[in-house]
Amino acid sequence: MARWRGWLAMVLVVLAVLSVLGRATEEGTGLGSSERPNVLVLLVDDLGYGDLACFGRENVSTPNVDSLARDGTKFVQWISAASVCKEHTIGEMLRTVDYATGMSGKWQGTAEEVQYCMIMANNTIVEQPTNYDNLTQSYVHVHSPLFSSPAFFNVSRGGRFGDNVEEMDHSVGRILNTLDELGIANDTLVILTSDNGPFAEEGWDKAGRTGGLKGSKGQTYEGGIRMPGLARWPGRIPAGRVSNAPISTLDIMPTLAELTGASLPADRLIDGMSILNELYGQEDPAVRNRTMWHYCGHNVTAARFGRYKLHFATPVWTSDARPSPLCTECCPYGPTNFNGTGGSLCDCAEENLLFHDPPLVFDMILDMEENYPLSAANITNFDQLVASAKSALAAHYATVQPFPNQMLSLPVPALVPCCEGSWVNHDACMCQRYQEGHVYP
Ligand SMILES: *[C@@H]1O[C@H](CO)[C@@H](O)[C@H](O)[C@H]1NC(C)=O
Ligand SMILES: *[C@@H]1O[C@H](CO)[C@@H](O)[C@H](O)[C@H]1NC(C)=O
Ligand SMILES: *[C@@H]1O[C@H](CO)[C@@H](O)[C@H](O)[C@H]1NC(C)=O
Ligand SMILES: *[C@@H]1O[C@H](CO)[C@@H](O)[C@H](O)[C@H]1NC(C)=O
Ligand SMILES: *[C@@H]1O[C@H](CO)[C@@H](O)[C@H](O)[C@H]1NC(C)=O
Ligand SMILES: *[C@@H]1O[C@H](CO)[C@@H](O)[C@H](O)[C@H]1NC(C)=O
Ligand SMILES: *[C@@H]1O[C@H](CO)[C@@H](O)[C@H](O)[C@H]1NC(C)=O
Ligand SMILES: *[C@@H]1O[C@H](CO)[C@@H](O)[C@H](O)[C@H]1NC(C)=O
Ligand SMILES: CC(=O)N[C@H]1CO[C@H](CO)[C@@H](O)[C@@H]1O
Repeated sequence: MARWRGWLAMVLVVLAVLSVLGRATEEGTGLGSSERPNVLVLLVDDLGYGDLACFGRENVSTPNVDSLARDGTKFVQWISAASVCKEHTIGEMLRTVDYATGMSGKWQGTAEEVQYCMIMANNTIVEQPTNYDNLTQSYVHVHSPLFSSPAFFNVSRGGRFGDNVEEMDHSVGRILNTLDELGIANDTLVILTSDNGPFAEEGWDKAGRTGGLKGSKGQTYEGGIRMPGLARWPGRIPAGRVSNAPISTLDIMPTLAELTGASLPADRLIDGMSILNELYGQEDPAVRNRTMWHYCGHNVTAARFGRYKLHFATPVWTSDARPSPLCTECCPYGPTNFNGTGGSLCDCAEENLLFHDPPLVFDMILDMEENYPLSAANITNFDQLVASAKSALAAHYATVQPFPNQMLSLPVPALVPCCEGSWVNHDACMCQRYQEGHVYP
């Protein structure tokens, strides 16, 4: 009757692995037959759509992550919840159905206070602030600042960023091996995705690739929001399948709710939908014809409407104005940290957006690169499509409550995890207590 369930999450600027581990060992359910699997969600920060070998990157070697595509299903239209990462409450939900949940990984706020960066093992802060020099391959990271442990320095044909991706892949391999060693691989749903597209403003040598998709992090073009998506559950999720169903990272929570019998939080609207049918290899018309709202700050700047995508506003790219064109299809006009060598995210201020009415409309099946806008000359129901999208958007906005943007004032001291309780002073948030072999908490 013992249940062991863990929640492992690496949520951070450098890497993020968000995981929920649960192991059903009830009478009558042997390994491989349990209805309620362990769940491991690996969220890799700033990994682009084109950064994994199984998604077409030729100069980076990712055999471990690729094994998830071979042994599970590859989702080629996995859309992140936002073009800049946000947090999750999946752990809280699963605790209500007897899952032990936990988070491991890096947590990183802004660079203002070093204490905002820390390393966690099983929900315990083991190092705060993060010491980047001895960060090892146990952590999955591809986000800048780029650093590799010595074993992964200059190993990749894909440059410094490739080194980081290969180190991340190695970490994923260790995690998958551990599932094998524990004999729970067949009893574990593993999902791997990214939080947003590459941070192109830092220059392409430091950033990932979008695999030809337009735009990058901070934008609602596909390069900012379309992620590699992989899901493995041997015997349940078809192996080697490629799915082009539009999936959202917001679907993870409703899907796990359906899978585990947990109730979704009732105090808020849930934007995602269960994709269990699609995971099991069955086409779900509701998923295929869905509507998704792509936000930039407070505003929906684009929407997925079945096979079509509509852009109500697109960023004004000013790359050409840069002294050195480190980035293209990105926004080096940043208010704070553009000093001629770096850049900042495209922002959503009205003066930096170009508004479109009628919206720019693309067919995401024929034109995922968003190069050929459609008009009434191309599709007969163009006006009707735009009208229904606009009225759906108005209906959606009517359900959205104004909420202070926590990201703008991050980190809120009261929300910063500290080694000793919560933020009182800096000393409470400084520790070096990781011991090799020690079991946390
Ligand atoms: C990182 O290095 C510091 C200083 O050398 C050391 O005290 C600490 O234990 C190391 N942390 C890890 C996780 O190895
Ligand atoms: C990286 O590896 C290449 C090829 O092995 C070598 O030529 C180059 O000097 C190395 N660079 C550094 C900075 O070590
Ligand atoms: C590796 O491949 C990417 C994507 O094709 C390409 O943009 C890049 O120039 C290649 N080389 C390095 C060193 O990243
Ligand atoms: C795991 O599942 C796969 C696919 O159903 C099956 O081939 C394999 O034998 C299973 N392994 C174990 C240890 O049950
Ligand atoms: C898809 O959804 C739209 C509205 O969101 C609806 O008008 C259309 O009939 C649906 N198509 C199918 C095939 O279900
Ligand atoms: C610009 O910023 C980068 C990154 O913070 C820094 O490495 C570089 O030294 C700065 N350059 C100048 C000219 O200030
Ligand atoms: C849409 O129609 C216009 C006018 O006929 C044509 O120039 C354009 O190539 C068409 N676009 C697509 C994506 O078919
Ligand atoms: C996390 O908890 C699990 C289960 O108790 C344990 O097996 C594992 O060693 C722990 N990991 C760390 C890094 O403490
Ligand atoms: C064009 C548009 O919808 N702009 C809105 C974006 O969001 C801000 C803040 O909610 C509104 O004030 C703008 O009107």
